[in-house]
Amino acid sequence: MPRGRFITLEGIEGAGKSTVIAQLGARLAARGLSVRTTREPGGTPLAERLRALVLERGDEQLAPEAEMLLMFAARRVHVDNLIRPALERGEWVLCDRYTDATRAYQGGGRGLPAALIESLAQLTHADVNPDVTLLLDVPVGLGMRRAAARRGAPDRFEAESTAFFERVRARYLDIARSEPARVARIDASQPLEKVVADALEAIEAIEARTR
Ligand code: T5A
Repeated sequence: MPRGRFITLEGIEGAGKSTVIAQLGARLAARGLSVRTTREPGGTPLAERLRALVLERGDEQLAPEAEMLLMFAARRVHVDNLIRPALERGEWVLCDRYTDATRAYQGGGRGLPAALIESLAQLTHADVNPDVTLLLDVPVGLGMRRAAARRGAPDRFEAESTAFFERVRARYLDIARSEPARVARIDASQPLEKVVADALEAIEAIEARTR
């Protein structure tokens, strides 16, 4: 059986990842593909519990290093229990965030060294890396307005400053520039239909190059 495809969606809060992933999932399933949508941190019962721990705003300090380790712990659970088995069954896995989020948030946003993140990525999921990554790119102001319009109380990340999200966005754009064969930047300030169409086109273009 052919191995499935691993497609990740990335971007700052309010970029539209959850909205776009639902539409992409439906369009790809309509083509007869077996599609699994999931998210990080989270995606399995245990990883969702780790998600709740890392996103909640408590009184205790959570150092950037601890935050990063929780992200990788949740990721390893997700890879072992959901992502790798689904790929081995030939499914297409669409994942809302993956290790590029750690590069952008804990690396760009919190300032942790890139080399440290790469060594943990190797340790955690050396054999499970995205075939295609869609970077849904929006200006920080637009992303924050969209996220604020649809949420309740902000989580630990949503409470961060504009400067933090500017650093996160800049790191995402660096990743897209340095890995054009894997990462496609999509202008996510466009109407939703156009964003979804561009995302499908980017998947097809990368598929055609790697076929
Ligand atoms: N994190 C995660 C790390 O720090 N390190 C890591 O390694 C990982 C994996 C997760 C948090 O964890 C951090 C990053 C995050 O802060 P989350 O809830 O999964 O949190 O992620 P968020 O980005 O916060 O999710 P959001 O829901 O805010 O953003 P989305 O999914 O990008 O946006 P979405 O689809 O909910 O859309 C927001 C609103 O905009 C509208 C939608 O209808 C919705 O109302 N919208 C559009 N409106 C107009 N035009 C369009 N094109 C639109 N697209 C969406």
